[in-house]
Amino acid sequence: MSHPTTMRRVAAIAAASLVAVALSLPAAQAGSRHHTLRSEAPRDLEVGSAVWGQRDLLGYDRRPPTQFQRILGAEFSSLTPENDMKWAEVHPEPDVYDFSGADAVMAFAKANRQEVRGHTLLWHSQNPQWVIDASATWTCEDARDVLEEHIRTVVGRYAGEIYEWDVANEIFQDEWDTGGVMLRTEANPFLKACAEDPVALIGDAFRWTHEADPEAVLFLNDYNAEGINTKTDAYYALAQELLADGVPLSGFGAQGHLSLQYGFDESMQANFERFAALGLKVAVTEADVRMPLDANGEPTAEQIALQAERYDAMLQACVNVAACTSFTVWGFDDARSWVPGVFPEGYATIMTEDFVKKPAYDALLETLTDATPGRAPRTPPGHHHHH
Ligand code: 9MR
Repeated sequence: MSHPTTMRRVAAIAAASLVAVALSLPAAQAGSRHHTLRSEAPRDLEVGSAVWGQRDLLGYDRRPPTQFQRILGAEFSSLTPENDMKWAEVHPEPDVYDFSGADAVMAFAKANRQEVRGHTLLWHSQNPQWVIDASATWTCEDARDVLEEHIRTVVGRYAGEIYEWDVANEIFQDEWDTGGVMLRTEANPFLKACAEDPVALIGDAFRWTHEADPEAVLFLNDYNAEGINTKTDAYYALAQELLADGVPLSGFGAQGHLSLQYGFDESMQANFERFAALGLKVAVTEADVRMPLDANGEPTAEQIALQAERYDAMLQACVNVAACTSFTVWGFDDARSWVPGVFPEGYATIMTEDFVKKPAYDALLETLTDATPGRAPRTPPGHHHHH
């Protein structure tokens, strides 16, 4: 990036995108074009979005940005690779790594002065077939070797460029799963191979990550982990155990996948506060708020308003806790949301598929604007900071 030709090209692209944004804005909105989520955020809070580099960012610096890319760069100060750093994408065969999607996210982030959250290293889902097959006969030592090599390779490649890593993702079952809240020693092939002492493996996953990238803040991350409940009680106990063992655990992330079919747990801020009291950073890592839609696929006015409230409640829980470092939405436009593919629900993000901002977007913008005086002063433009 320090090559002068590259810098000029980046500058030209940035200038071109400003013109394009200005031209594409309706007159009524033109005056507010400088007020984006990232520009209104307090300096010590990153506002992020997930993005799938392989799908939406390949070839970014070889052409003018798409409308999606323009908004991604303008609104967010942090990116999380939605799939690009997961095992199945980045390590498809035992001796094959494919960093094309992850590199595309890193390059886009650099060009747009964004931070990157790494996601994820130890998970029961999206593992490549070779891991699933090999794990049938793994000893714990085998599993440890495979995990260590993977972590050192992936984390090492981006060392110093990633501010937070979701090291362990969804490692606890839910109350409603068979066996109740317990470490996923069945579904997670690594924890299964080391079921005799899964906590030792989890601790070492954090140690290997920390050795490969000593500056990154290292997270436990899960869904249904917003409020104080039996699952987050288990995380709280695990965090204490890991910290007592000297494990370099430094963050707790609540994903924030909500549905309007269920209520909102008002204990989210209190939950963040108890993890912060352990000395951990906290974050909202994958926020979205889905809902069942009518026969035409439309939400009601009431649902639209309630969605804004729920998004805002999650942001408030973060903003009100000084240890909260980042608030990330799991995609910002309905066209790219994972929700309709998995649930009979939709309208989960903060913009429609045509990038029209929803009341949820306005609520977040307002809360960020109001939050600024209570937290540290804003970052001067162009200043790229690390935590
Ligand atoms: O959004 C991701 C989707 O594109 C993938 O197909 C899916 C595969 O499991 O993972 C989605 O992201 C998940 C994230 O990595 C962890 N928390 C739950 C997210 C939604 O499923």
